[in-house]
Amino acid sequence: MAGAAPTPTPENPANGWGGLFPGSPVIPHGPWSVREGAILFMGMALGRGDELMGALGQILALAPFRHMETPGGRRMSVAMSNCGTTGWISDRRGYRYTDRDPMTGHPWPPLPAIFRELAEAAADQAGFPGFHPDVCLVNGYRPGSGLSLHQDRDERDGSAPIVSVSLGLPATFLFGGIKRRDPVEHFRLHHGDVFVWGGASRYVFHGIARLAPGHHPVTGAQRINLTFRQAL
Ligand code: MD6
Ligand code: FE
Repeated sequence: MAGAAPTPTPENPANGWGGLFPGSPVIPHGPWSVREGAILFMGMALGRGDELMGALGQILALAPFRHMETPGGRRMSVAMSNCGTTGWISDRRGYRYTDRDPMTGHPWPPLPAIFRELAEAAADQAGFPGFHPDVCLVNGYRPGSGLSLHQDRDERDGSAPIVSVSLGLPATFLFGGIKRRDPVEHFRLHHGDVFVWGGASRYVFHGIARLAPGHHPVTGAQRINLTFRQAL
């Protein structure tokens, strides 16, 4: 009477409850190895959402969200800010890390302890011990905004992973290959998910599909993503 086991996916994991009774909810769980070097800890930041949002509020009061310009002169639909000893920026001169916020002339706000603890714990559990981020790039998505396929290659040391924390509205992550034209997988990132990637996945093309409208109790009508990197 037992049928073939369904293939585990983030929406229908092998060890969630969703496989037991048709239509029953899937309980967040983790980790899920998406690909070599890419590990998704579903719901790892759940329960710390309010704390993370509190720390984020203080950061955004000092370094507000802004829409940066691409080197080609286009306004990015994603709003960005940073905290840490350096910050990622884009303007007509290119992509780079700077130790000051060009909008205020001040250093970026420091990385809050709660951010650092979460990022280091996730990297450690993913098999990247000794990860010490010097920057958290904050991305703010409103319905309709997205991030086209790109590689993250402005960091000095490619052996350090990137840790990404999703808050608020869900988004579809586009996960391609090492070449821009490689096939692209899609999967959903939800509030509280922590995604660690490095190693063989460090330089894959990836992006975020345009956000669908919605409302989330923690963030309102937006998705916020924190990406922690060792940039310098
Ligand atoms: C985002 N994330 O999730 C955009 N990059 O809003 C990224 O571009 C990203 O999540 C490198 C590693 C993890 C990421
Ligand atoms: Fe990226």
